[in-house]
Amino acid sequence: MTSTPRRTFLKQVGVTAALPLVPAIFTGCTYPAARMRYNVLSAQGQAMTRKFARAVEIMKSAPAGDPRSWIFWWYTHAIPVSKAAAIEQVFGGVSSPAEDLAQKAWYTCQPHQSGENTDNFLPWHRMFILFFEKLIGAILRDDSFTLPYWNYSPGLPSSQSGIMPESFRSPGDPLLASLYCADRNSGVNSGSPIDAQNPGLLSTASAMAETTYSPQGPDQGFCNNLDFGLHGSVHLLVGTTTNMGYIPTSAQDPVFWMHHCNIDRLWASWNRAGNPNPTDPDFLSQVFWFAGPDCRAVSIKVGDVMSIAQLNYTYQEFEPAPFPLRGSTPKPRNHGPWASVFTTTVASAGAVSLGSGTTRIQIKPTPDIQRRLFDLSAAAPSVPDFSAYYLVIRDLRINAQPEVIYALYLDVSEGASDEALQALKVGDLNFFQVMPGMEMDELARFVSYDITELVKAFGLSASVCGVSLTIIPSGEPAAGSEPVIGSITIQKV
Ligand SMILES: [Cu+2]
Repeated sequence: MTSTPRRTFLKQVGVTAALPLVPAIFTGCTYPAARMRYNVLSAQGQAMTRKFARAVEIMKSAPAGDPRSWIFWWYTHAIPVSKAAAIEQVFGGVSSPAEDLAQKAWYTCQPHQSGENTDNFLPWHRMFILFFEKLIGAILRDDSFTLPYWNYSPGLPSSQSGIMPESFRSPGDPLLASLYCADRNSGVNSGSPIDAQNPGLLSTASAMAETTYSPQGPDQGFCNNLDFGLHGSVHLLVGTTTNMGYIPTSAQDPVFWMHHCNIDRLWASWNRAGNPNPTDPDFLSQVFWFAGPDCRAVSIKVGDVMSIAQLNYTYQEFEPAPFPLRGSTPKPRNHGPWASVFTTTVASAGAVSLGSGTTRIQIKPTPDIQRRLFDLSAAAPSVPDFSAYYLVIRDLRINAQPEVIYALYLDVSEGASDEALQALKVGDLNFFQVMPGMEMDELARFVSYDITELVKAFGLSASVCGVSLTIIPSGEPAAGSEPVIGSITIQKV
């Protein structure tokens, strides 16, 4: 492998015709040492943030049709109007290389549209921030630039955990003003923790405990867990529905990039803990288009971004692998047996509309299961149960984003103490990925929670008697949002 000195890259950006389709800088043989992405709060991260602020200012001053503009990159993620309308608005029906690039690249964020492969969430966003980082390096003529990440999770000093970094809420600072966005939830810009109403919500534990990337049986897998869980929650907690809390507008807030850099860091951490990525050739051969640092269209394959070593960058810190949960059955590490394992729906509930207060529903055992399990327990009452149990939620629908996060509890009695509630908590549910009026009913698009420990520790015998599910919103859901959970089941493997 040949190595290209840094200065040569700068020249190549100037001499655009010489650039290959996928710049050599992404192939991992350009630099002798991996490039480091820093925590936004570290000294190096703060230096990068100041560079970032300067680049954002330059990008925001460029016209929307320029592939180096802020709007061009925001629209590459998603657009608040239709793609055709946005292209007409920006390019006025006149074709040009930039217009052609917009046709290829705009609104390609995965997997926000119905029918898309949910496994694309992590690789698409890795590509997106990688090309964005390269563009900033080119704009600043500073190839040492790397995107800083915002680590919001517990384990940090309380003065940092869940708090929007100060550089992103300093409108009076001439150097950092470009990173400020007034349109965030109340309290966020004054430094209140974004999870003040939802303690525990920013934990990475449930995602890091996954051992398969893709959904396997009733387990949603790492990619969906992170996408539908922590990732969506941070979007909603920063807010609002005209900014970070709504997919089409989310990439206009500069902090979007530091959030997604952290999501990418968590993926790299999960791999580092020994968990493998998919190897399916159809998945790996998918191609996406972006604006290259020279404003020309670049395409890149999913298979080219499966590891950060391959892309020659690294992170200042990685998330540690969690200890196995108390009493939990270790999950299988490979895809085979888990995929072919026999899954039984032991209990289910029909569609549930969530009102403005607490919703309590009964998940009933399926008649067949009730009879079979009754026979089984009568015949051998002391047979130990080695099964794993999952609460599986599908077909979420909304009229508008409810802007709250729902906490789910199993089998709590009315008026239960906070302590009792915490012991019976299943997890949290947000509707960030759900678009109004869209049917999101693909098989692989679901949220699930491993409730094995709860079922066994509390003797819930979900399979025989059914169990209640209590759903409590973190605040007042937005009027007219009318969130619905299409299906709730308990599945046993
Ligand atoms: Cu996002």
